[in-house]
Amino acid sequence: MITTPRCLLTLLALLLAVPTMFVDAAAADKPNVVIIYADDIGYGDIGAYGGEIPTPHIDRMVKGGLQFTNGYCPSATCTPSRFAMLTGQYAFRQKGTGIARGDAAMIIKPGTVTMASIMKDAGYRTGVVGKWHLGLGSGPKTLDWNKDISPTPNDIGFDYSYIMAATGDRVPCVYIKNRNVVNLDPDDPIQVRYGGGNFPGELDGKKDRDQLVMDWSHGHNMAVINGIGRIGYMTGGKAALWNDEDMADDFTKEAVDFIERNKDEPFFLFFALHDNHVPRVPHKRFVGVSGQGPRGDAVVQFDWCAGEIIKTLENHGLDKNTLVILSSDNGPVLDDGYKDQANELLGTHKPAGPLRAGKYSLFEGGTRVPFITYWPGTIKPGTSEALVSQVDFPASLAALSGQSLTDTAARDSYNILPALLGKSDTAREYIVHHAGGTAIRVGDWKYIPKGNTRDDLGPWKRASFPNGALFNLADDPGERKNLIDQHPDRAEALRAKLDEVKAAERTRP
Ligand code: NG6
Ligand code: CA
Repeated sequence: MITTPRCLLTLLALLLAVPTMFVDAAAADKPNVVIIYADDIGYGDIGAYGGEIPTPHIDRMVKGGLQFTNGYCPSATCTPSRFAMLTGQYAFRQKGTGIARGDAAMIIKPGTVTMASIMKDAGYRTGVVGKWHLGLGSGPKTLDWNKDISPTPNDIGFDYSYIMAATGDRVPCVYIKNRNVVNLDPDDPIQVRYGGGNFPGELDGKKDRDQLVMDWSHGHNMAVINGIGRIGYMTGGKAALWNDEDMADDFTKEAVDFIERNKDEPFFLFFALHDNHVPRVPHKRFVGVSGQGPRGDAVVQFDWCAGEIIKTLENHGLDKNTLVILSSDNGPVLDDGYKDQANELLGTHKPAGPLRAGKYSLFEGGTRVPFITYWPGTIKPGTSEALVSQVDFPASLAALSGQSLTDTAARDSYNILPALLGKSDTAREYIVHHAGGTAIRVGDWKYIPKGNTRDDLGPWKRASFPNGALFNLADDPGERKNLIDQHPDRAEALRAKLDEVKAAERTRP
């Protein structure tokens, strides 16, 4: 066969086109996924949800994405919420999943199916940057922070991790990259303990209270790091200590670097910021911006971080091939242990919006949080009233990446991908609320079993229901009219549903 130059050219063009077509198809099959996760930011804290704090970057995401009005975190505090989101199993199914100490052993055992392992199995590069708070090491002996740490997030599905062990208010106040403390000087080893009193020669939150740059209101009076009292004691590791005011920048830089390093292959990033958890120490460029003191300023800082992620995706032309989900790990709190004027400077802003209570509570304010999905060109902008929960991320991301799960893996997790992408108006039938005890919402009805729960934004007020409570959230979103005496049968049906969901042998139906 004689090949003319023209045919040769066509052949060449085809040969060149094939790999490109292949890459495009693979990219479309495997969109990137970024979860931007806030700490303690409430339903009403974001401008688009009615808040009075400026959040222009998130408001822009809402404008170009899908805003959920019934989006939930699994628990009203951090550790159990993250445990459930990562594993697709409610925290009450496993002992020891309450708020973790800074030296706790890792509560997700290697081998557990997680949102990250699912994405890794699908061929994604997986990373976590930010607040971890799920423990590190295997216990039961205290972790040696000066050696290689194992297990870490790298043993449950993350290729890369750059984290703080627990919270900003818990020692150790250092970052951990993969298996090692960042900037650790071997000549100044770290020691951490949660009992047994302070280390000799270290400042003390109680004895040296007059030297603190931010005073505590309850707890937070053990080690003093950067002039701030913390929970737990530490000594050594001076060169490795974080600067609180740089933390959001440090994590954002790591997140941006992760995206840029992996921009040519499918990636999954869990970007867990610390704002606006206590201690609230935003960078000085955000100080005073909200007019609400450190709490509001930390929300502005979180908004900036979210904006940097969107900007990075846009700069690299990745925005149309990336599903971004933004949410929070639990509801809002004002005084959570430091005198940072969160109550005094609040003004008319309502951190939980129209919802009752916040962090630590079984009321809606505890677990109904900002919840936004954003994927220009794929998600049609709008609002969704579908019941969605972060516990559904593992099954939904399995669906997105074309994988199936066994009935026992991520067993509380439903595939709600159609709702997350705005292709369906409905998702879950029920929501389980968890804050020590449990409550349930089915449709518009909410049932709280007899007992009591946190009823303010801090410090301590509780509401008690000697006979339980039943609310109609459509008529009464603020959970003020207890209808349990009017509708005992309905309450009983919800109680039965809650028991059914909580049954130990339950698998995904
Ligand atoms: C509480 C802390 C609180 C906060 C919370 C965890 C005291 C008195 N209170 O025990 O400040 O750290 O734990 O918050 O120490 S969470 O968002 O990480 O769950
Ligand atoms: Ca939290």
